[in-house]
Amino acid sequence: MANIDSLILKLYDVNAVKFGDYELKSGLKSPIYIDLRVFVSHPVLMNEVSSLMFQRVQDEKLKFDLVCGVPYTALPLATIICSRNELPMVMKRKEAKDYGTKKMVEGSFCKGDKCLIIEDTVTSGSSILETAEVLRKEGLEVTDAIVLMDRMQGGMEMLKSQGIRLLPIISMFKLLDVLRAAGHIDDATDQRVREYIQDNGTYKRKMNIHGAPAAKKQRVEQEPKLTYANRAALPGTHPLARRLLEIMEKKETNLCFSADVTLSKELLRLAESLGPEICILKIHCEILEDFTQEFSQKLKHVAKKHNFLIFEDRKFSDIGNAVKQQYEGGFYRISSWSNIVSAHAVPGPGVLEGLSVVAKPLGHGGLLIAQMSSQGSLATGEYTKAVVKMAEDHQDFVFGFICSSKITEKPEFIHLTPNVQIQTGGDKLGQQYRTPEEVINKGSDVIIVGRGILEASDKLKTAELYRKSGWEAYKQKVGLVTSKKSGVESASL
Ligand code: S5P
Repeated sequence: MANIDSLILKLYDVNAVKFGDYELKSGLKSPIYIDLRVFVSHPVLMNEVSSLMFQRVQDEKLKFDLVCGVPYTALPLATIICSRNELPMVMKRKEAKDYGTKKMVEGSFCKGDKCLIIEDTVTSGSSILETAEVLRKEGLEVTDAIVLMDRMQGGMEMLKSQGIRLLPIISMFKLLDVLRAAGHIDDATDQRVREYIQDNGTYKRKMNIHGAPAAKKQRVEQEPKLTYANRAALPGTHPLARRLLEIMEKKETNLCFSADVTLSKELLRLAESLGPEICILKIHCEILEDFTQEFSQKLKHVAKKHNFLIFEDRKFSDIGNAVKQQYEGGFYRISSWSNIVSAHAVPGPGVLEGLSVVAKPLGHGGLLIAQMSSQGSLATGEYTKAVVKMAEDHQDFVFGFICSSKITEKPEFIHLTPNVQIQTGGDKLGQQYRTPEEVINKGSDVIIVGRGILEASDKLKTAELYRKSGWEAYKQKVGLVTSKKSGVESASL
């Protein structure tokens, strides 16, 4: 069925299906991770899945009085199916209330009513069975369960032995067929997952995805962390953020070099020599004594050659009409050469509206200053929260933040953190430094380093050191660890 194929591709696009070397909560190793919890953020997908599930109900001519979704992921799916088709639903609690009625099943029903179960993914079948047992205890009859994805690891057989017929929409083999045909997985990955299924899920090999011994053992207690590449592929990611994430992934760098120098020649020389190490070059054009448009065009050329973005850290902070003119006109004509600009949220959304009029047609984007590294900064607490909200409301322009730590869970936003030096401490003007590891571990994505590099005698070597330490910290954070023995990477999430 063509719509199942397209659904599988969409699931892949929203990162609901990932390939790597995972250790599941059960302790089982798995070369595939399916996480359909992301559904709730994709209403069109939710509708599509609900329609396919209901179609299956009709095709099978199922007879039932009530519907129950297995908590939590299938709850919204069951709700949509019931709401659209005017079917009564019941809800199974995760835990009994410790006050009042202590009911485990909410809703109106009569003993002997037949209840259809809805589930998102089935591995062993234990979640469906647990729900069925609670419903049965209340006197309901359970004989059928519709599931979106059957991992084909014995769930169907187990449920059958308990009197429940499992009706899957997508099987693991179908998923592999479609993803391989679309070029999303190679033959080796396809083969590995098939072997895993045929082994009935007892994936005993202590090997990572490349066949090398797994370097580090970590348990999946929660959803695996997204890589830069995963985040680049999210539908809500701003096109400029996507470009930045792709550059980071390709050049293996999360280093933004802050080149606060006074002469354009020196800046160009630094851009040329450090270009291969960085994903962003951040400047303050007003610091330059000899800024010319010729210089800015040369800088653009170097940025293209070494594949990095230019960030004019202008920190716009005026009314919309003023910032629009400051951005596109005047002496600097910032919008003609800078991919990224920064802004303060103090003036309110008007500042973003003014900047975005100029930025949008040029494919530029902006960062909001959400926190500052200087001692006594007022950008904290409720202010920072309001900045995040403002960014969420202007995602066509804002793609990230200048901040000291992670301030939003939304993976489409990029966190950039200044005040980074390998040696901690501060300067005499209130700057407070932290190491690349600390910053990345606090949830940031990009380290901004200025004097840590500028004041070094060998700037290129030092930039390389920052790049490597930022990149290693990122790899550790997302679970992409380097095996010392083989030098290859494994996603041991
Ligand atoms: O809070 C901030 C925000 C920024 S953008 N603290 C900062 O230091 N910055 C910028 O990062 C600052 O404008 C400067 O260009 C750079 C820090 O340079 P460093 O020499 O202290 O690393």
